[in-house]
Order: sequence, then C-alpha cells, then structure tokens
Amino acid sequence: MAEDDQTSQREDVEHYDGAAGGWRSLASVSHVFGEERPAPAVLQTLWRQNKPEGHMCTSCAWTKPSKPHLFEFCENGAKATIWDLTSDRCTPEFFAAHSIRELRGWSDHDLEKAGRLTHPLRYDAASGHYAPCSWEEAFATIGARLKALDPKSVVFYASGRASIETSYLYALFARLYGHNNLPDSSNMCHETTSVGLKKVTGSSVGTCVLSDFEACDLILFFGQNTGTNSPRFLHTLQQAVQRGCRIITFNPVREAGLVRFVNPQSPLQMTVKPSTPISDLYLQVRPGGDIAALAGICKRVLEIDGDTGGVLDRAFIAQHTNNFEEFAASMRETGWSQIEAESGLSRENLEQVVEIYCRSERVICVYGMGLTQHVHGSLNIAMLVNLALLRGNIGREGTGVSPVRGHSNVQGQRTVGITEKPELVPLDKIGRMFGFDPPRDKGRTTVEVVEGVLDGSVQGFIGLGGNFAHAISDSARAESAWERLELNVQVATKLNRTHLHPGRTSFLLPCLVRSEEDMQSTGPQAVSMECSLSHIHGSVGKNQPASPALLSEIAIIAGIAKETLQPNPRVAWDEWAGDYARIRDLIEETYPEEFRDFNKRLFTPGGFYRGNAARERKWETESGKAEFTAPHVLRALKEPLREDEYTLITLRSNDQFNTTIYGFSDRLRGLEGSRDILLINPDEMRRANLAANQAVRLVCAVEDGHERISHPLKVTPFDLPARCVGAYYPEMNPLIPLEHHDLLSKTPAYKGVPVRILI
Ligand SMILES: Nc1nc2c(c(=O)[nH]1)N[C@H]1C(S)=C(S)[C@@H](COP(=O)(O)OP(=O)(O)OC[C@H]3O[C@@H](n4cnc5c(=O)[nH]c(N)nc54)[C@H](O)[C@@H]3O)O[C@H]1N2
Ligand SMILES: Nc1nc2c(c(=O)[nH]1)N[C@H]1C(S)=C(S)[C@@H](COP(=O)(O)OP(=O)(O)OC[C@H]3O[C@@H](n4cnc5c(=O)[nH]c(N)nc54)[C@H](O)[C@@H]3O)O[C@H]1N2
Ligand SMILES: [Mo]
Repeated sequence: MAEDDQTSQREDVEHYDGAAGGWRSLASVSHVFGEERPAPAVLQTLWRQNKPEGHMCTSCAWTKPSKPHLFEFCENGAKATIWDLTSDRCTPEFFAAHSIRELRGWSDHDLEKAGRLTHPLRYDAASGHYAPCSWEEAFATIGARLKALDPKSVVFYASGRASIETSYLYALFARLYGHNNLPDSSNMCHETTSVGLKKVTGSSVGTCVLSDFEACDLILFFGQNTGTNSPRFLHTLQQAVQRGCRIITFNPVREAGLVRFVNPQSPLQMTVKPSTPISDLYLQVRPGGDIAALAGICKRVLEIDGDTGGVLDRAFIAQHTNNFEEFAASMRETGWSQIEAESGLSRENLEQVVEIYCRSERVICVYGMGLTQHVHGSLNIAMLVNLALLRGNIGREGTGVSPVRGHSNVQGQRTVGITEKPELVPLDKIGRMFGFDPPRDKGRTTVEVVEGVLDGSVQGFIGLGGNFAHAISDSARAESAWERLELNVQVATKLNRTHLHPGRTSFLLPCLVRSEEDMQSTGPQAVSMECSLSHIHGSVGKNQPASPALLSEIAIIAGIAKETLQPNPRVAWDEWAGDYARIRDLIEETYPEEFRDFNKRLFTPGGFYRGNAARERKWETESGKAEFTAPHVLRALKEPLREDEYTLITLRSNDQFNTTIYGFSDRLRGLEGSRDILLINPDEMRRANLAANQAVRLVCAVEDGHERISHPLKVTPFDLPARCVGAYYPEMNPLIPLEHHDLLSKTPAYKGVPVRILI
C-alpha cells in the first residue's frame, strides 16, 4: 500500500514528502562544514564516529551497531561534531568586548556561533562582563560558597551528554555534599517513561534490543520524528521495511523521514533506485489524541476477540498481567463517537490499524516526545502498553516497547545515580562504600527547581552542560529568576542564554567535548555512554582540545568537590580523575549485575547489554505483574479547547539540537529561512481570517496571573490537524506555564499548550 493512499494531499498547504536522507542531507552537512571551518582532522574524526575505536556521537542516543556502516553517522551527527570542532573561539577578549546585557540581544544561533569557550570565566557584576579567572580561583570560590549554603538549597543539574563515569562522580558528589537534587534533561523529556513505563511494566527504559527490529513484523510509531531526531534509526527501519515489516505512524505532522527514505550510504539508491516508502499507514492524530486513538484500537481488538476468539494472548494475560477485566470493561464503555472526536481519526482508519495489528505476530511500539510531553503523558504510555499486552507483545523476540531517547547519554546518567528519586539508587551500598550516610529525602525535578528558584528555596545551581533556564517551560520567568541565585556555576562548551543570567557569584567553566583527547596523569582516557537500547559503548576522543586551558568534566567535578567536602580516606578524587578505569571499578562495585567486567567489556562491538527484567517477563511493578490501565480521560490535554483556542505543539527542526540552533532550514518539512513562523492548516486560517505571511502573536490561554505572549510569527499554511498550531522550541518556551506538566512525572507538557492567536 503506498503511503499517499492514506492521507490525501492538499495543494494549498506546505508539505514536503521528498525523501529524508540522500543528497540533500549531505548538502546540509557541507553547509555547516563551510560555516564552521573545522580543522581537516575532522574528516578523520567523522570516519571514526560511532565505531569501536572512535568517539560516540554527541547527537542522538540511537544505538551503535556491532557492524557499523562505512560512515556510521548521519547528517545531524556530522553537524554536531563539526559544531563542536569549529575553529571559532569564544575568548576572554570576546567577553571584554561584549557585556552580558548586550549579548542578551543576540540570537541563540549567534551566541553559540561565537565558538568554543576557551578559559574559565567569572562574572563581574560591577562591569557586567565575564572576565577570565584561574581554575584554582574558580574551585576555591565555588567550594567556599557551597560550604556556606544549605546543601538542600543547591541543585546539580545534568544535561544528558556527560558520560557514565562523569555522571557517577557527579551524583556521588551531590550525595556526599548532602542532597538528591539531581534532575537531568530527562525531566523535560522521557521522565514520563522513567515513571509511567515503570509503573506499568516495572522497566524505566525500553525493552527492545537491535535484533528485535530485525525480527518484528509491525512497528507502531507514536510521536517520534526519526528523520530529524535519530536519523541512523532510519537505516534500521529501511531494512525492516525491505524484509516486509510494516510501519504505522501516528503523528499530527507528516514527517518526511517516516514517509520515505533514501540511504545516503547507498550510492546506488541515491542515483537510480527509488526511495523506500517507510509508513504503510500515516495517521495524523490530533495532538493529545493518542489516548483516544489507542482506546479505539484496543476496543476493536477486544471486539474481534469477542466475535471470533483467538486474538488475545489469554495465557499471557492470565499469567503476567493485572487489571485486565477493569480495562476491558472501560474499553467496552467508551463510545466510537468520542474516540473519533478526541483522536481526530476515523473509525475506519483505526479498524485498518487493528486489522494489521492482529495479523502481526511480533509488534514493537516506538514513541517519543509526542507521547511524553503531555499533561496525561504517563497515561499515553500506559495506553500503548495496554495495546502491547493484549497480544503478549512484550518480552518475546521481535516485540517490545521502545522509547527513543534524546541526549546521547541521558539514559546512562539515570542508570548510575543521576536522579532526584532516592529510591532508585542503592544508597545503603553507596553509604558503605564511601563511609557516609547518604541523604534519603526526595530531590527536585526540573519543574520543582524553577519553583524553588522563584520562591528562594533554591540558592545554588550547578549546570553540567545544557541550557536549563532556556529549555524549561516558562523560560522568561525562569531566566529572570536565575539572577536571584547566590551561586550559579555553568560547565559548558559554548555560550548560551542561561549563561547570560548570572547570579550573585557566577562562573562559566569550559570543558572538553567527547571527540577531544582527554589526557590525564595516567594517559589518555576513555568514557562510556548508554544508548536507547540499553547497551553501553566505550568512547575515545582523539582531537586536539580547542584550548589548552580546557579541563574534562570529571576534572572539574573533582576540583570543586575537593574544595567543598571534608577529606575522606575512601574518596580519592585525584586518583579517580587521573584514571577513569578506577571510576568504572566503582560503578561495577555499585551495580555489579549491569556493569560486570566493565573495564574489560568497555569496547565490545555494538556495546554490552545491561539487561532488562521486563524483557524477560519479570515485572518489577507494585503488583509483580504488568499492569493494564483503564483510562480516566481520553484526552492527554489539560482541558477541552474553548472556541478561539488552539493546541500548540512545539517542534524541533532538523537544523537544531535542542537549544543549539545550527541554522534556519527545516529541510525535511520543506520550511526554509526563518524560525519565526506559525504553522496552521488553511481551513483554520480561513476560520480565523488569517492570510499567509501575516504577522501574528500567540498568547497562552491559561489564566493564572502571568501574561505570556510570543514575538511576532509569520502565518504559514501547513498540513496539520484541525485546531492545532505548530511553532519552534525553544522560542515558544515563554508561552508554556511551568505548572503545565505530566501529572505523574512532572515532564513539561510542551506538546499540548492551549493558545490564542493575536492579530
Ligand atoms: N537533530 C536533532 N536531533 C535530536 C534533537 C534535536 O533537537 N535535534 N533532540 C534530541 C532530544 S533531547 C530528544 S528528547 C529527541 C526528541 O525526539 P522526538 O521524540 O522525535 O521529539 P520531537 O521532535 O519534539 O517531537 C516528536 C514528534 O511528535 C509529534 N507530536 C506532537 N504532538 C503529538 C501528539 O500529541 N501525538 C503524537 N502521536 N505525536 C505528536 C511531532 O509532530 C513530532 O514529529 O531527539 C534528540 N535528537
Ligand atoms: N518547548 C519545548 N521545550 C523543550 C522541549 C520541547 O520539545 N519543546 N524538549 C525538552 C527536551 S526533550 C530536552 S532534553 C531539553 C534540553 O535541555 P538541555 O539539555 O538543558 O539543553 P541543550 O540545548 O541540549 O544544551 C545545549 C548546551 O549544552 C552545552 N554543551 C554541549 N555539549 C556539552 C558537553 O559535552 N559538556 C558540557 N558540559 N556542556 C555541553 C553547550 O554549552 C550548549 O549550549 O529541552 C526541553 N525543552
Ligand atoms: Mo530530550
């Protein structure tokens, strides 16, 4: 079945169904190559990228296969490396020439474009500039300030790039100092998975490995944009399709990567062969409509089983699940008219899905931010698990639930203790290993960090990478609140907006990137990452550092920790920072099952698997079984839309990595030149009396005493469902109320914001 049969194309809207990958993907890389003028060694670096002897890409978290492609990198991975290895430098002279006040007028793109940070910097409030300082001064001052603060008022944030070794030490430092305030970017991203998937399956991460994708006969895709956000995954999908696996996609946007794909690795396909169609069925669900869509699918599966029998895996349900009867009853009671209205999909389309689902023996459910970033995001995931459980599609070869993680080591950070949830960490063991009593009280999520900065209960913040105040919801409120901090330390590679809101004492500390050589007292060091499929991969950087003054993240953490904590004979910061194999020994001692023979297995081709209980049908849930969940609502949004309101989904382009804006082309959606655009469907434009290219603003429809209005956006007709508009992240973050988050995990509801259009 060709994908075009499924959704009729309109002439009056922007859509780009050109293939993802291919020549244009290479052209897009060469554009960044030209702009950043990286050293010639970068080509060699790309050659080694994601291969056993090289460094693991800092872009997405998709797995690195044991038999890598000739070039095991994608357009975005190449861009990320080139962006890191630019020849531009953001030096003390740059900061002498530009005050913080002036830099706030720069765009996100221009801030990072200034180049790699080269020296440790301290903010000088009197002049309003960052000025160079020594590492000794930075460590001594930060240590003295931390000692003076109540540890419970301090937050150690991590963006998901720092390695497993770095993350272990960072979490240990936090607990030795006295808090569990260890949120990471996952709290804005897949925390819904960590909490919601865990609740129903016992697993806080996906249950699939690569071989499952080689054995499945159907993949259901919910709200994950592979072509833009995890392009190497397209190879896996293409191969699956070529061997007859079917793909069904649920997404309000027709994302080109999920429509068809050209493999840039295959010169033959780029010159003569037609591209591979990816999705058999592409359903443009309404934002927040997945609960209803999944209810429709589950209802129909149950109906067919009632009619003919043999559809449900009754033995599995009886032995492995809980709450089936209540769930089945709730599906029987849910009416089709409600399902169609809430999902925006027809009963006929949903029945087509069921027909394919019931014919497929092995099904994988893939999802991304389209499910997690909603007020009822955890329920979205529970509904997807309901569907999988009906036919025993978890814990068998070729089946499973596969959340696609974002940052390259965000999953690994959680595995080794970066979490605000103390119950997820073996605290007794850590206490014994290092001779102390770790704090047991719950730490802060990212949302709770901002609440704390706003009400004064958070006074100190260390950011290990990331652009926290700009990436979080209500970013305008967060950014100005940041200036109230007593202590604000940012460890970074490039300048970003969070750095422009220093607190009373502030440092900006530059670190190595993963592709650079990390030379310590015992020689060059390796680190490791965990991919979306729970494999641990070693990584070695070989490039010359951007500046001789840079330190590794581990050296920076050790430097601050030594100045903060009392000496402890079991805590050997210098030895650990001098030899990362010692840190891996500690990790193995703490987590012996997952990290057995860690140092020996570091460079296993394809990584080594850390195991997953749910994959073996051992359910680490409260009931000891996989849970069916009867939905209490059918809409993932907070409230129904009023007459003049729309649901805003915030989108990523394929020319950005989160708040890092490489350029202004959203090639895979056929949108070029500007990020200040509002995507809306032409029927809605007529209804609202809007003309293409007209300038409008968005205003948040939540009335809570805060006014939230966007900058002017150009109206752009685009193929979207009714009552829905799209615009880019992070520009739209000032519109999103902080209180607007998944109810269980507090992941911000970035994909379901009620807005009005101001003309
Ligand atoms: N190039 C690039 N790669 C990246 C990133 C990047 O910014 N740029 N970011 C990285 C990070 S940290 C992450 S977490 C991942 C994010 O990767 P994804 O999980 O793909 O996240 P998004 O692009 O935010 O949104 C995914 C899709 O959800 C759809 N969507 C929106 N609302 C709904 C809904 O209600 N239901 C459904 N079914 N779909 C919906 C959107 O149309 C979009 O196609 O990518 C990682 N990789
Ligand atoms: N509206 C809306 N908001 C969102 C989202 C959305 O879909 N919509 N997505 C959310 C998601 S999924 C995420 S993960 C967050 C992202 O939030 P963050 O992870 O906090 O943000 P990034 O933009 O990834 O951080 C970029 C900065 O990291 C620093 N950096 C880069 N590499 C390194 C390194 O190797 N070491 C160190 N120390 N620093 C480094 C650079 O200084 C760079 O400026 O945003 C969230 N915000
Ligand atoms: Mo993310």
